[in-house]
Amino acid sequence: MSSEQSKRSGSSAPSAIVSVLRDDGTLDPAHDPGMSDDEVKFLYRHLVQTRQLDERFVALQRQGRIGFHVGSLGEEAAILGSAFAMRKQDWLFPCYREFGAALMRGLPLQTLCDNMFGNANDTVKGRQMPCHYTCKAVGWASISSPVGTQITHAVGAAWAAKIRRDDAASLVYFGDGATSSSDFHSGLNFAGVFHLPVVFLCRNNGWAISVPVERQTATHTFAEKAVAYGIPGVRVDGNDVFAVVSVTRRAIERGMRGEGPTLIEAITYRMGGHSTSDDPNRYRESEAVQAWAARDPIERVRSYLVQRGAWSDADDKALRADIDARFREAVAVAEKTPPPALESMFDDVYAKVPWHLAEQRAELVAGPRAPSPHG
Ligand SMILES: Cc1ncc(C[n+]2csc(CCOP(=O)(O)OP(=O)(O)O)c2C)c(N)n1
Ligand SMILES: [Mg+2]
Repeated sequence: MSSEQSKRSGSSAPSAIVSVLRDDGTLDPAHDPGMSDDEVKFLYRHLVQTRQLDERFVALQRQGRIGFHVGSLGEEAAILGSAFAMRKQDWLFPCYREFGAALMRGLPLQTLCDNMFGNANDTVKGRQMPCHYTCKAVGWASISSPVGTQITHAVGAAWAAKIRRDDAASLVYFGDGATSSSDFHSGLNFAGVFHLPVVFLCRNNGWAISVPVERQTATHTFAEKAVAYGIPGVRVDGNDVFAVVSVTRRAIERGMRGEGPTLIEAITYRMGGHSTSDDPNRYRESEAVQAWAARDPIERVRSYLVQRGAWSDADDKALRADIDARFREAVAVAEKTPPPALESMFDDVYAKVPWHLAEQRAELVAGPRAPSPHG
């Protein structure tokens, strides 16, 4: 925890930080979500996969094979723990660091890789940056990069669900920086007034690109902002997957009882750069990063499982080899797939293409062009 973040957890904070996984490897019964070993192993496998793919996507970007990656190094438990608590029928509204949770909900690895290469099979047809996939089949809305905008989308979906009497909640991810957006205020206020089933998951990772949390807000915590909207605000150890599952489950249960939304502040740390376009060494010291490394969210789950005799080094080796093989295969296929057809840029805007666009489309298809690097 950075000095600023630990200061924020002092006596002036409205609530203690919920944690479950103790240093001795046991779980605090007060908040233990009661997960079976199989459930913990399922989560652990996805945590490891997320970390491993993050490293591989960065390598692909450095090799010039993909244009961009925005990762979740260090924040995996906050992201996957909260997604794990959500039900199949719920909708998740991502920020941009949550690909691991999308895969855990069933986004095919191939679909993710197709998006990273922006090829013809990309669900958004190569029109967005890499890391901007979408997957309706697993209740995953499109990545919404303008900071905070996904907050009001999630509230709108929850409002619709309430009007239609659907048994569905929304979970929306956003960072500490997004709490400075007007969408944060609009979303929390509206959801509070209309008692909507929304879980607002603020990943307090210490930074908004190069802007530290102390330049983001004058309040001691992000959770206490909930008070102004008449809803509960909860602080949780974002590097403790059990604690994150526990508080998210309580938030959904409350939402489904018709009692309204919850703001969760998951305290974690962005261990890497903001994205592959960023160099954090330009604006932060390495001491904080080292301190947080000792609380690695994945290592904590691994040692818990090992202590229970439910996991071994051989299991770990096999898991990592399996992830690697599946990833190599998906990348090979994605890289071989051609880019979307040029004329696809005219699709999806009008139900019936207007005459002037039809003309332009025909001209484009007929016109001369430089040979494609893809052959
Ligand atoms: C409206 C808007 N302003 C600026 C940006 C550029 N930008 C992208 S991410 C980011 C920081 C967001 O920080 P935070 O909300 O803490 O999320 P984190 O990246 O830490 O997960 C900024 C300023 C943007 N995408 N949208
Ligand atoms: Mg942040």
